[in-house]
Amino acid sequence: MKKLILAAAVALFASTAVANKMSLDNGEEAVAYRKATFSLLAANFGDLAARVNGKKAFDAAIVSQRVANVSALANMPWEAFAVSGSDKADSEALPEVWSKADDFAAAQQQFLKAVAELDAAGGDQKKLEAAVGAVGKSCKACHNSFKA
Ligand code: ASC
Repeated sequence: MKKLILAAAVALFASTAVANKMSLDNGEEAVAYRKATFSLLAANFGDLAARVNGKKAFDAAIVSQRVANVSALANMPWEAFAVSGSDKADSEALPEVWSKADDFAAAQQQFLKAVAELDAAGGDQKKLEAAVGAVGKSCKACHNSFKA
């Protein structure tokens, strides 16, 4: 009985470890990777937007760090959608990600273009405000078509 419980515990631990792994080696792991990058994007962009839109204090050093983080993260999620099996794993990605791949790629380009504008805004609050608006719009547009 003790051996059985130990074996069950080991199996549970192993399956949890696999489920939480984030590599691009299989569909399940690629989805975990994807979700992690989007979570980090949401945390950084959410804080940035709040500071630029006056809901939190505008702190130039933090804003600059948020922009740098968003810029670095913006390129990361996309390759994970191409991992074989990632279209079958549990996620909010709609089938249109794969069936309308050209539209999905265009939505990514819109987002990356808006993020480049964000990066180019520097410390200019008016430009930051406009760029944050454009990035938020591109997030939303993609979610509307490609996220459940
Ligand atoms: C965010 C966040 C999103 C976008 C989107 C903008 O802060 O997590 O997914 O902005 O809501 O419309």
